[in-house]
Amino acid sequence: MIDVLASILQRVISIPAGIAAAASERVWLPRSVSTFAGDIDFAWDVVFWLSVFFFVLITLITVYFMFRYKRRTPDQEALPAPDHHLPIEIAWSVLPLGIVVVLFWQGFAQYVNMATPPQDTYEIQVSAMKWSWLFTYPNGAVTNELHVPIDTPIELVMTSSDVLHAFFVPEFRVKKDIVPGRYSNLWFEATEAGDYDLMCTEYCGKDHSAMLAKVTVHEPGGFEPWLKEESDYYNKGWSMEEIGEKLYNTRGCKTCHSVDGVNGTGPTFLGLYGIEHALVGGGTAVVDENYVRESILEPQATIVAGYDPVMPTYQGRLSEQDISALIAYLKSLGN
Ligand code: HEC
Ligand SMILES: [Cu+2]
Repeated sequence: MIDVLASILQRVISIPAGIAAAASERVWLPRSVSTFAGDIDFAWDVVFWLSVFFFVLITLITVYFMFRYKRRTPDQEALPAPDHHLPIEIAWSVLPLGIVVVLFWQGFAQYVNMATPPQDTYEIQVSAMKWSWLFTYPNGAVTNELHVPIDTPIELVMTSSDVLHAFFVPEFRVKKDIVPGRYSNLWFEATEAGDYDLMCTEYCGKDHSAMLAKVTVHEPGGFEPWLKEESDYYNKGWSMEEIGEKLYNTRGCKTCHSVDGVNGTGPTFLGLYGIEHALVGGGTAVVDENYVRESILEPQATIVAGYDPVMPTYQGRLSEQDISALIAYLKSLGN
């Protein structure tokens, strides 16, 4: 409780610093780090300042009319008023129409640009699941943070293995729903190296707000060495346990299973291997190789008593070798 208050207080105190930092860039919007950002921010500015202009104008006229046409004595007769005025009516129809057409043209042009990836994009597969991200690169490397080269058009082919999620990177000004059972595509080109936040913006259950990842934009020449380093765990001289630990950290298991003995969305892996426990619907199971394999590939086949059936299947996303490595890792945490 005190912790929470302290952290809220800290945030409130840091607001002026935050505003100062933002003002040095842009007051309303996050940093612009993609080729889309300039046009989108321009469209946003136009809509914003148009709204401010008409808000102020209409408010002032309303206030003026309030005083100008006030009834001054209780028995004052209503003034004669024209029932219509053609030039004004034409003006207030044609002007807004013109404005709306310009806004539509701006928005539609930008929409078309964002919806059509250029030729020769670098393609990365995105798999969203409760509550983590998997990114698969053309050479088969898989990570749970997104890495991209700078100044390169990147195309994401995204799907979900459970419920609706959405991909959102404010600095890139890109956002798209990810729907189970179909692919959605999105493209962008990052213009500044650094780390940016990637979040899920479609409410997807208990840990939705923690469904975060980082996007790292690499300097020229930085991406390829990184990708090489992330590829092929089995050729690095690592033990199966080490590979299993790496998979545990990068494939989403960590979101639901701890290794410190605290049960979360799923049971902790500490001391799990070899124990016998009760299942939903009666019966018991011993956590051995076959049981772990089944839990990973067909999580709904048996449900541990006291838990919800929310584990996603890893069918097609972990190889037999990966599963063996995870089993080795579980064994190393067992008993
Ligand atoms: C969205 C949360 C979630 C993710 C991600 C997840 N699990 Fe699970 N897991 C669960 C839940 C909940 C259970 C217990 C219910 C059940 O049996 O399905 C479970 C059960 C298990 C069990 C059986 C545990 C027991 O006590 O019998 C194993 C083994 C397991 N998960 C392994 C993994 C591995 C390995 C990964 C990553 C590759 C993973 N899980 C990812 C939620 C998750
Ligand atoms: Cu989500």
